[in-house]
Amino acid sequence: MRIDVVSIFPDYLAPLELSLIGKARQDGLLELNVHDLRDFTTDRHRTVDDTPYGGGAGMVMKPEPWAQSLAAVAADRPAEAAKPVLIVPSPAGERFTQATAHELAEEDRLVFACGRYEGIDERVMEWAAGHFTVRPVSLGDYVLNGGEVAVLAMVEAIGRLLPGVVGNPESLVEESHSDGLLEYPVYTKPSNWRDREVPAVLLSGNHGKIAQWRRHEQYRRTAERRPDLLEAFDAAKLPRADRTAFADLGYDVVDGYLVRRADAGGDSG
Ligand code: J9T
Repeated sequence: MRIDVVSIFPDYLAPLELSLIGKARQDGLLELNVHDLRDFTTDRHRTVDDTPYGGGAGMVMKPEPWAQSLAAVAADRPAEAAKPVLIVPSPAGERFTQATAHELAEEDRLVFACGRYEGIDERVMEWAAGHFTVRPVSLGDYVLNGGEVAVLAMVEAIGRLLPGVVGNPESLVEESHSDGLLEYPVYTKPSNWRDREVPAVLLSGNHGKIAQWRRHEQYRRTAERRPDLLEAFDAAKLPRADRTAFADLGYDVVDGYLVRRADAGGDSG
């Protein structure tokens, strides 16, 4: 896969030279080019922003440097190649999830456009649709100062799904089998640490019991921290012990879905 990032702070992307993603680049599994938006300006001050039409606080990124930089990146490909995907990190985008990461990991080329200030002139997105598949993408419901940190997160989430990047592909398989639930808690040696014991079942050697305990911990955590995830959970084929675990958490199975019992307590524990 090839990734291009356009930013006014190319140094912000330096961490992508480290760890798993840095190794993937060294191994030739991932080509990553970072471009400085200011290299595509033509005025003496290398201006990238201006005041917003209609008034209001802050500055807006000028369209022309974006068109110049993105056209240069888009043109750098074989004539027969498909349009690259242009990802524009923004709190106003569609939500980036593990499913998005899997989708984007299938692409040959991704381009990330890091906005700063109040955003990029909207006409850039219209113009770019002629050269790219444009996807405004949000990491969640909060605001950052620029798209760079969001790109770091997305490139890591996508990059680790590329063949050969994660040393033990079983880690990926286990994640994808988690049914949209939160992960179970994990422990390592020593078994007693500062008077705290590792749950005894994990030392029992009973692999059936361990698997069931872990699953039930996933249910408990998800009910407590992310009850929204349980709305989509397929409960149709749950074994009796798992239904009981959910009943203890205040959930019944109705038509194959989990439904919070009306008389369940104020929290999910
Ligand atoms: C400037 O970009 C952002 O503020 C941003 C990008 C992606 N996701 C967010 N939640 C915010």
